Amino acid sequence: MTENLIDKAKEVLINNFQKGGFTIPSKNLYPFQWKWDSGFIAIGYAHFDMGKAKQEIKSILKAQWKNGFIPHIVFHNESDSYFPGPEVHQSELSPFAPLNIKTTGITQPPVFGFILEKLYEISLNKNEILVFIRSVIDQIYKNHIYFYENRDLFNEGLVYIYHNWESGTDNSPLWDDIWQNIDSPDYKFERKDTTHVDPSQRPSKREYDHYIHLIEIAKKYNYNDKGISDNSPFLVQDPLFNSILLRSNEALINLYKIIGNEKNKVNFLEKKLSIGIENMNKKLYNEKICAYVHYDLRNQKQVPFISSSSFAPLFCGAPDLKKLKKLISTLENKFGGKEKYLCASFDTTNSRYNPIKYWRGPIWINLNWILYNGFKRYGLNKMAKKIKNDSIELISKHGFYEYFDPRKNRAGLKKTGYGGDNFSWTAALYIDLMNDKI
Ligand code: 2M8
Repeated sequence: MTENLIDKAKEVLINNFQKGGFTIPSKNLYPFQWKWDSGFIAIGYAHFDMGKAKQEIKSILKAQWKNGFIPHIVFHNESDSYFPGPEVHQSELSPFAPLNIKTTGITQPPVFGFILEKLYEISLNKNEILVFIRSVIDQIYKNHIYFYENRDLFNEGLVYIYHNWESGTDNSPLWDDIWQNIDSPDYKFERKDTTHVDPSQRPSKREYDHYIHLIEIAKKYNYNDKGISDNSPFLVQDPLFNSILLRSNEALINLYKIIGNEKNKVNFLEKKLSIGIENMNKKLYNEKICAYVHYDLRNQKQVPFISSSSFAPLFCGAPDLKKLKKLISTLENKFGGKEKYLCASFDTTNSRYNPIKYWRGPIWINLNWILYNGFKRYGLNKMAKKIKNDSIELISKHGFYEYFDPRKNRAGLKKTGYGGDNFSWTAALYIDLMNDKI
């Protein structure tokens, strides 16, 4: 049964692999290469086809901009099943964008540092994988330099995102108050996502207006970071994005030490890692609600809501033992209990929680994977195991869906996997979880 599902997971990845040498997240719904998806996908491949894992990373890096920026979608191919496509994003407006390949001008969580380290761990041939790591690691380092030079406005070791799509947690209720203060036009456009997936499981038209509006603002400044940070109404420091950056810093440090003779790079990354952790604890922790939260830089205030991103700092080792205890009880009170699988994407006790709507409540396997590894890092194997087992149970019961209903008892409702089916990162991370021993 298990073997069978691992084979099925491999099949999902193989079927989503494209002739151009990259893997799409899901047929029709997401027909291009996405940044953080490709990282998680590479982990899955690494367990049975290291060549494909490397290819996935090489492929996304082909689209890296001259300033080190890595875009969130790479349009290697053409497709009319997705909106907004390259004609909306117009990456060619930026002098840094590659000439031969179309991309977006927004990014996604910087996963590749820890992905490279993960490939190193999985590989049975360390010398061979090091040859690959050596060939790409400076590109990842350059991407981190890009973030610190352009997106860390106050030298805090914390970077901002200027679009909700950069967070990866697209329509989270976290952004609701920000949208309230933005007067986006009522655009005319043809959504494609709602033709592939039930609209009740996707963002609203009004939300899409805001998404497009933020892109239009960035385009007005030709995707210049200074123009954007001076003018975008959405400027947020995200604990998930920053934990991933810090964890990737740590991974790059480890890998550079293995490679040797890279003192300057190691020093730089170590400095950023330590100041980033310090400020994550100072600025992104909310004592009252006992969790890490987002910080709205534009309006200079914390966004006082709890989401699965609130626990991502475990992944980079940010919380001390006192905070750790509080985080665990927050998780248990707001997300736990016999009736629910872990871990909903938004505080299940909040009125904004919606268990079927995309990032407003459903469980996402990539976030579960990050939390699983976070708890493991602290030796909290019981909690890690619970997250792992819940993920496996959901996938075994429902299939390789994009997201899952956190409620255990859905009388009369059998199918509680939502969004895209045969979803690549669900399959890839399932393979990794099954191979991971605790
Ligand atoms: C979702 O986001 C895209 C935009 O980037 C969309 O809804 O069109 C998110 O879940 C994001 O995190 C993910 O990377 C992407 C592809 O799976 O889909």
